[in-house]
Amino acid sequence: MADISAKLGKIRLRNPLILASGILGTEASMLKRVSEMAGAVTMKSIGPERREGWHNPAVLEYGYGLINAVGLPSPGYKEAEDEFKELKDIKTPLIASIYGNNVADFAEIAEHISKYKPDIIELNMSCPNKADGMLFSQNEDIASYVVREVKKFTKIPLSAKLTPNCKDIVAIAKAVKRAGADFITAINTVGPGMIIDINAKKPVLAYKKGGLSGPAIKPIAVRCVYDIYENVRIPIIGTGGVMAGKDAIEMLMAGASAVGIGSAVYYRGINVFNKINDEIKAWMIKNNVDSLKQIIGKAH
Ligand code: RRO
Repeated sequence: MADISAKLGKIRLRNPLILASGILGTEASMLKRVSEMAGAVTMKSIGPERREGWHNPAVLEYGYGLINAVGLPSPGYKEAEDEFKELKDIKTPLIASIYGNNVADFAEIAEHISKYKPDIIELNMSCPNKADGMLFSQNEDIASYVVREVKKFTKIPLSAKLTPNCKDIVAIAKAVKRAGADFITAINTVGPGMIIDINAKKPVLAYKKGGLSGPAIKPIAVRCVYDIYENVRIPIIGTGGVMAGKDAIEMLMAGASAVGIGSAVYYRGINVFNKINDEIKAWMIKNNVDSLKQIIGKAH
């Protein structure tokens, strides 16, 4: 029997696949559908105030993955109640993602949304598409300050979502763990990058630059997860370029406790969760593996 149940700390997941933040926008009905297949679902990052995001084109497939500059669209945390209400009765753990323009925003939003009792609050300290450039998770002191402040205002377990675009992701991981993070989500998109349409003679994205995701970034995500697992005792949601069961197994072997699914929804449709779970099970049966515990961290 191939048992694909997973654990994130004390939180039990019926399978290791977690819908990554932002993939299905702020539409709760789509998250609900995914919650019937995935191990857990993550909401689009909720920000301090209403924001429309950047103009279209905001997402483009470029042959090796996606490039996006969606631009943090959000109704603002004070308007998030309806979305939480609609997601109240889902049968899988709910991860609420939040971002702020400053540390006080993170704390205020976390405190406010805690009343909706998400299972985890993911701190998006790593969006590459902010106009002011600096990411909270590019600096150990700032990253740990965010986590420490948020912890004063909520008892809900926290996951720090990190950027690979930093000097030393292990140092950042150590800092957020010391500050009290319960989990790490690694990684957000890589870059920003740029794609130029040579006929139009200009960048294809309206915002010009954007974060890279999909198959091209999987080796970067796997390396980040591997390095964090090797050096920090903290459950990791390994995210980045997982398209198929074999990629998910690779991520688990690198040390992830659960696996984020983002761009794969674009490539393989919303049923990708069932497809990848079936592929994981088939691999386990073929390789005489009974449970995911037997493969997590096995590449070390
Ligand atoms: O909304 C976005 O443009 C966005 C976000 Br918040 C993020 O965290 N990562 C990303 O690639 N895009």
